[in-house]
Amino acid sequence: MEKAKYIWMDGDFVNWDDAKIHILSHTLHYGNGVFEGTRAYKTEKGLAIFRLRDHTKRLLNSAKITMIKSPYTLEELENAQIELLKKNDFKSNVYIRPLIFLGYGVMGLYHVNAPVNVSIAAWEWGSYLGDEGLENGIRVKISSFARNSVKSTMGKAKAVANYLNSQMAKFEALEAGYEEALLLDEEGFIAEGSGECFFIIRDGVLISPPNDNSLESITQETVLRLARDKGIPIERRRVTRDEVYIADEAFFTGTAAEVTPINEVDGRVIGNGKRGEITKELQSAYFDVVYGRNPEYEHFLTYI
Ligand code: PPE
Repeated sequence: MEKAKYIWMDGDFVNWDDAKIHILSHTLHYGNGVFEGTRAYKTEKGLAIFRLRDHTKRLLNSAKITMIKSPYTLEELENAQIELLKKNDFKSNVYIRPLIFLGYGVMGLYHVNAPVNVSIAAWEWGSYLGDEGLENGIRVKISSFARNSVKSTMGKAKAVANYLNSQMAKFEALEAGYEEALLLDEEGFIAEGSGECFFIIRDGVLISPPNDNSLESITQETVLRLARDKGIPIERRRVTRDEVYIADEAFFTGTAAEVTPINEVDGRVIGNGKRGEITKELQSAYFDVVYGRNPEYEHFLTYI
């Protein structure tokens, strides 16, 4: 990870190397914290944060779900992110990581009396699954881990604790020589990637599972809008693993992953084993939006 100059912590800009917390911070022990991942792109008119409002709203919704009271409002959190990017003077694309967590002072599971801390870090981060992956696609393995059950975890929250499951799935996939994991839900239908939502294309129809068992992905929602604009037919319905194997195209969406084509799943080549045509079209439309080249979606950009 590229170091930056400052990290925002509870209202102050702290030097990167000094951005530390106490070892008895509640979140570190019991896993109740919420975070966001937001990207800012170097556009022709300078650095611009993509869908800042939507990401910050989701952060506060995540906190609401896990019963953490944010000491900052939506506007305060938005401004902090903008100020942080201004102060850090970034030269290339940036990833922003706000985190609302429970700090030091209370031990034991009952978390309500623990102090709430907020940090926002930002650093220069390139492609998540590799430049090669963006261009030619990645190899994916269906995980032996089921995606967190909605009976016991709350997947609409981008909650720290939910990511143990993702981490184990990711590790398993990489250990087996693949680049990303695809998780099924408890009934065996496709849920999502370890940190991405999932799409297939069959006979010109774009298909993505409903968000019952996935994060409400902002990138997924953006891609669905772009597909609608292009008149591509869309279905939101459950998908089984065998349907994935015979899809014409497949791809992941996420803030970090952007639009990453999938060229193989469990040893089955998807389509022609390269980035599919519709995938390519949607990927380039997505990059046009985030880089400010599509005037219709200028309102998604917050220029720094
Ligand atoms: N599902 C999960 C489980 C998930 O973590 C993400 C984002 C998504 C779907 C896509 O959501 P969105 O970013 O709103 O399109 N994953 C973040 C974490 C990446 C990381 O390794 O850290 C991200 O993409 O920022």
